[in-house]
Amino acid sequence: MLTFYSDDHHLHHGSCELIDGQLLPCFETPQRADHILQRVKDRQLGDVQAPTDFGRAPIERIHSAAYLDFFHGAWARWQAQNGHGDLLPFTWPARTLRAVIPRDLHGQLGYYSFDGGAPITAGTWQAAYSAAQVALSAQQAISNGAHSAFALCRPPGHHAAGELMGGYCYLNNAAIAAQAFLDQGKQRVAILDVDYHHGNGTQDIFYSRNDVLFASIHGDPAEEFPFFLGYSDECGEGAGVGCNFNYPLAMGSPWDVWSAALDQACQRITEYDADVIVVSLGVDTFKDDPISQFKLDSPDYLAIGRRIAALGKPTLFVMEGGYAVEAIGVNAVNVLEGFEGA
Ligand code: SS9
Ligand code: ZN
Repeated sequence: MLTFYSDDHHLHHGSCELIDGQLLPCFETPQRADHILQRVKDRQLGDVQAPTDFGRAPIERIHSAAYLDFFHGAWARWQAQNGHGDLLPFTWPARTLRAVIPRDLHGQLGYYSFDGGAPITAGTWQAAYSAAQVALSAQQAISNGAHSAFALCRPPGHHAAGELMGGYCYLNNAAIAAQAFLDQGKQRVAILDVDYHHGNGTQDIFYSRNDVLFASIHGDPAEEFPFFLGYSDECGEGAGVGCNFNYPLAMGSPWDVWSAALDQACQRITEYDADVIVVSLGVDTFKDDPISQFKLDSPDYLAIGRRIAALGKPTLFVMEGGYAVEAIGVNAVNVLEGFEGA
């Protein structure tokens, strides 16, 4: 399997996040992608290629120009104000407030984000932009006939909506790639999100459409981030009714519970008869993940890959979460090797 990867992810390295009342070093680190790349090489999964630059147009199919302009320019504005440290939001237009776009940098940051978990640093735009190009390049490889490809994206993307960053995500790499498939003539794309957290951004982007099916297996949002989306009664709206499937699972869920949900999600994808599958590949379902509560073990990831392969469709794997840094390479690449029949 071809892997697409850009070193630009190193340009994004947030310092701290607020977690359970403490400021701790960010869990979403450059070492994550470094470990996965090393494992890809150690296992000789296939060639590793740098991305092609497809420009901003395919990103604008998912994210508004206003959001992209804000994100692109935010760090320079922060520097012009002599800001020091990461740029982090601290006020959001929650329920009783107005969703106006203020003039102030922090006001706009609140408007364009849903949590304080996506710090903007000097290199965040370039890293996120390159991650989107990595996803688009892997998408292109499949368009050109490859049966599968791995987009080793960092930062991840599945929490980012059309005009919102949050949950370590800025640009929705999987959604951008899915839209590119449609724009190049595919009729139906299925996105299977196996990250521990609900892919609220991806769900929101495609919620009223029937050309993208979204299926997600995740920690029950009643007790887990992102809390405000990902419940089982979210089935899509308008033309999208019947194209959204959430499988929230209890904290502590082990492999047999998780894999039963995977079977159900795969059954839905089979019924949908997608032309191509995009997998939002998070491995924070691992038993030792420091911020997550499922109990999958490393060999289980081989089985995930085999189950996805049984769908029999061209498949694009897009890297999302996974914070047990020592194990992330083994777990992510196990999915890919399982898919390939190893
Ligand atoms: C847990 C805080 C979670 C966001 C996690 C985003 C994961 C992206 N107490 N913070 S895959
Ligand atoms: Zn996650």
